This record gives sequence, C-alpha cells and structure tokens, in this order.
Amino acid sequence: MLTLLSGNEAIAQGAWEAGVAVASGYPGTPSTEVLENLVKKPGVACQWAPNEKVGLEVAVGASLAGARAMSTMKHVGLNVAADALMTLAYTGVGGGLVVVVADDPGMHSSQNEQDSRRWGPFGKIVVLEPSDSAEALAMTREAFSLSERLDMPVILRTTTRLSHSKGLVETGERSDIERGAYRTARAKWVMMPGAARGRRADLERRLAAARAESETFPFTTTEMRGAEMGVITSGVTYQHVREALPEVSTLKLGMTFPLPAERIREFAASVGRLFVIEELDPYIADAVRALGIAVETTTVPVMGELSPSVIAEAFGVPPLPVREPMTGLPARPPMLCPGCPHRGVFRALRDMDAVVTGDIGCYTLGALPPLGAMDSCVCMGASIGMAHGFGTAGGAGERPVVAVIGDSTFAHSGLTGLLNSVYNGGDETIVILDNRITAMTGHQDNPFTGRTLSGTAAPEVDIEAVVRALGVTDVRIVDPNLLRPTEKAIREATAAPGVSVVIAQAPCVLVTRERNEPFAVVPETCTACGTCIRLGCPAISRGANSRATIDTDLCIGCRQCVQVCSYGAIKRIGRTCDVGSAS
Ligand SMILES: Cc1ncc(C[n+]2csc(CCOP(=O)(O)OP(=O)(O)O)c2C)c(N)n1
Repeated sequence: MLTLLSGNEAIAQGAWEAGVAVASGYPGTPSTEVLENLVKKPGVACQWAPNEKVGLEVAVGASLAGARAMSTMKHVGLNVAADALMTLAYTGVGGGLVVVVADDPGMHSSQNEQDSRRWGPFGKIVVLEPSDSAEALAMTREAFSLSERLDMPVILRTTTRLSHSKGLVETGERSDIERGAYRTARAKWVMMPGAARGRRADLERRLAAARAESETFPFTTTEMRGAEMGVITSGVTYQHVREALPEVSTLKLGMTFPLPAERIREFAASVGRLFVIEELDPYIADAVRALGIAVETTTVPVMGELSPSVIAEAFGVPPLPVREPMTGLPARPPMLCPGCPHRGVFRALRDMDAVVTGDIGCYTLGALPPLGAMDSCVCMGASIGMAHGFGTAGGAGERPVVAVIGDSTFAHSGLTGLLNSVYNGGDETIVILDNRITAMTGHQDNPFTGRTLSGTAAPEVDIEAVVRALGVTDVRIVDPNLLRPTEKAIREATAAPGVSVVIAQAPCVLVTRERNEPFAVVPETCTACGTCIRLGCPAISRGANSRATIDTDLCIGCRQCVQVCSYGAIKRIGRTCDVGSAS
C-alpha cells in the first residue's frame, strides 16, 4: 500500500516487516517516534529502557537468543551505549541486530552535533544511511538480512530532516521469521581475551565481506547527468544536492561504512571535477582523499544543517525560491510552561544564590533568565558527579552546591552518580525534579511512572526508596508548587552535612492538563515591583505603567505567583471576569 510516512514511521514499518521481535531504546529527539510507532504494531516486544546502554543490551540479548532485534536512540545516546557497541562487531549477532541512531545537525534539540557515521570505522560496524522515507523502510528491512549475512550489527543512521519529514512509501507484509533454537556459542559470545582475539581476527574476514556488499549495495546509486562535475553524497543531503545542483552527476552512498572503494574510483574517473557534499564532518571526503582521489574543496559548512539553499550558495548558483521567514514576529524564547512545577525549585535556587550543576530535561530552561539558576549542563546524569567534583575542589565560598536532575534522567544515569557521592563522602544536595514523566522528549514513560511503552501497568519504582537504598539518609519530599516550603527544604538540606536529597514531586502540567480558575492582577494594588515577573511564567508580563498583567488564557491557576506577591495584588477570577485595566 502506498502511504505517506515520516522517516521514523518508515523505519518502524520496515523493522516490523522484517519480522523484528524485540525492540528497546531510550527516547531522544529525533529518534523517539521509531519505537512509539513500532509499539502500535502486533508481534513486537517494544520497550523503553532506562538508558541507551540497557536498551542496546536488551536488543543484543534478544539477538543472542536468535530473534531479530533493534535498538533506537539519538546520537548522544550511542555514547552511552558505546561500551556494548564496541564489542558487538567482535561477537557478531544471532538474529539480525539493527541499531538506529538519529543525528541532530544544527542541534535543534541536542547539546552537540556529533557525526554518528564515525562509529562505523571506530566500531567496525556497517553503517547505512537512507535518503528518504521509502529508503528508510526498505533499508531497515534489508539491514536485518545484512546483519545476519555478515554476522555483524548494522547501524542505521538518520538525521532530523529524514526522521521527521514525510515521503511516499510502499508498505508490505510482515515476514514470517522463525526464531531458531538457542545454541550455546561461547567462543563467539564470551569475550574473554583469548576468545576476543579469535573474534578480532574473524572480524577482518567479515569486514572484507562487508566491503564486498558495499560495492553492490542496491541503495548506493550512480546517476550520470554529464561528465563535467560529480558529487558524492549520502543521506538526506542527496535530496538537497538534487534540488540545488540538478545538472550534476551523483554517487549516492547508501552504505557509508564500509565505503565502496571501487564504485568511488569509477565515479571519480568518470567526471571532470569531483566534489563531496555531506552534512557535518568531512567523513566521506577524508575517506575519498585517503583513496588517493582528488576532491575539490567547497565552502559548504562543516556544522549545522544543510539545505538546498546552503548548497546553492556554496556553489554560487542562483538561490532557490524558498519562502522567507516572516519578519517582525515577537520573540518567543523557550521557557518553562505556565504552572510548570520545576519553576518553584529554580526560584528557590536563584534566591539562595546556589551553584547549580544542571542536567538535561525541561528543567534545563531554569538556566535562562529571569530564573538563571543553573551553572552547567553537559550530558545526561552529569549533574550529580559534577556537584560532587565541584564540592571536592573546594566549592564556591559560602554558596551552596546543588545538583538538579529530572526523574527520567535520574533513572538514566543519575543513580551511579548518587552512589559515588555517598561512597566518597560528598557534601552536596541533589534535587530530583520528579514530574513523573520524561517531559522534554514528548512525555515518555520511565521506570518511575508505573507504565510501560505499550501502556500496561509496571511497578512504580519509589524514588525515595531508591535514594535511601543508595545510602542517603537525609531525604526530604516537597511539592515544588508550594514555594516557601520548597525553599525551606532546599535551604535546610544544603545546610545539613553530607549528601542530602530533596525530591520535588509534582506532575507535569502538560500530562495532568488540569486547569484551575486563572488569576489576574488588581492594577490598583500592584506596585510594579516585578517579583512575580521574575518567576519567568509566560502568562505574566509587564503591562501599562510596568505593572504586572496575567494572560488568563495561559494561566492555569497554579498559585505560584500569588505566593510571591507581598501586596496581595493577584486575585483568583473566573475565566470571563475582569479585574479592571492595568492603566
Ligand atoms: C544520552 C541522551 N539520551 C537522550 C537524550 C534526550 N533527552 C533529553 S532530556 C531527556 C529526559 C528528560 O526527562 P526528565 O529527566 O524526566 O526531565 P523533564 O524533561 O521531565 O523535566 C531526554 C530523554 C539526551 N539528551 N541524551
């Protein structure tokens, strides 16, 4: 059937058609929708893991058992899973094993833009790169067979533009894949040095087979449109090249590790001028030059997302007709939502002048003004170890050191950091922002939410019990919507010696969707002191005479602003009432 699917939907469809039996991953933009779509299909055990390493290990275990398996993650997730990945080329696979990794050129939603193609030569693992949704489906199907033929895991690498844009695909039926009986194969799977040396040598044989596959890979295509100029490219960049430079001949690489040396040589010999156009690192260009082939340099940027216009500009061709963004629109910087419970914690931390080692989640927005209460954000889970390191290095005078971490991030990679703090006698406070969801990536469940990816009930792991089990005795639980008790708890925790944990517990307002009657500012009473403005609530702004005004459509009635107004100028109103104009 012909359907319109996003790249991520197409990957889910391709995996299902290939007979994938187990799929496990961790959310991360732009990869998240692969599992969210696959779980809707029958016959696949589809799960969120607490982090990417566990997700990959689950898939590896399923592959060991002989089933086709897949793991999904964003590019930085593969750093977390890399310990498993780097040995997988040695062990090889049982059932076909596909690792979907989605890169984010331009960092729409990431802390860096590393180029995952480099895992190919680094881990000695096949890398495939689809260039549209149709290829995403077909290549995913093929990836499982390839993995089994080569006895190797296969990385399917996408980028934001491919993952999230839609294209026409022809969907098919699910293959009937019989899982064979499990047979012990210790020399292949138990990677002690003696066995690993054997598998390392065998890997060279398998890599040679992979190189041969690359030469004939059906998704690697040469399109001759003239002998003057040729472009080697891959992934979605191929589509941009076709749009920006429709006259040039192209070699589109479907397999970017191993590269097809002969196909590249042949193509290079057939054109007068050779260019490589690729997003992010000069990965293909360097490899082509290493073959002794001259590649002309370009001004195509090595960072950020490419587009037909960027390529057209670099090649001096007339700009493409694109709709320019409208000008004069009001700036809309990212902010915590109205009523977000994280706000109560950051307001306290700002007023305490704490040094805050931060982490990744919605709460990273606590770094922005007017809250401005975060000093670092490096990678998931880093907050706790960094707070410990900061304190161990002598801290910052009288300023308390506080780590902030969300519930999903705590499950992902915060547990070991906390264990480290306890073990090494830390003196830091950790605030766990427990909104019972992985909000940042679109509300996925996690081990603390009591639900699985398929929506079934799961044991709701008790964060307090986990924290105590890790050896923390000073644990406080607060509702961050109650501003003074929250500040009091954090102040007391930071004043107490040793490692202390404050669990700030209140559900994400976008999950509960609860709206109380909104509040409004009584203009006659407001002194324009700005205290409520400094909460950074999108519903509150300065109106006439600098007095505060509340947008009642945005206000969800959380009462945070009422608690900071010393003049009683914020009053509950009905949605249709008016308290006068702020003149
Ligand atoms: C290694 C890695 N995996 C995944 C992500 C994507 N990601 C960013 S924040 C986040 C989790 C946020 O959830 P939580 O900690 O509960 O905070 P919330 O957004 O709910 O406030 C995820 C999955 C990432 N940045 N890095």
